[in-house]
Amino acid sequence: MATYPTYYHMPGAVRLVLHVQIVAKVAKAKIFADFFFGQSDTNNDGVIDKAEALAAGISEEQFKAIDANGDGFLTQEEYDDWEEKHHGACNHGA
Ligand SMILES: [Ca+2]
Ligand SMILES: [Ca+2]
Repeated sequence: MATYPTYYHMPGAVRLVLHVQIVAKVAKAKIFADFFFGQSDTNNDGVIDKAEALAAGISEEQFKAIDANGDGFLTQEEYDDWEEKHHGACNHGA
């Protein structure tokens, strides 16, 4: 079998640290997405319109990419989906 130490062969403390790091990474991405969305929705109507997106530093191309249903508004759901895909794509090279 494997000659290198696998995850399950690591000391408990090391596994705990890895586990905490993985959980923190996922939680951080989600918190950031929620925070960013809330900050960008400056008129608090629950969606980000194009003016709000541009003010938040989202480019026109990004806005189109995030607006999955093309109605001209970004919902939290659309933003989360995009954030997830975006990070997924980035992680392939990491
Ligand atoms: Ca808004
Ligand atoms: Ca939309």
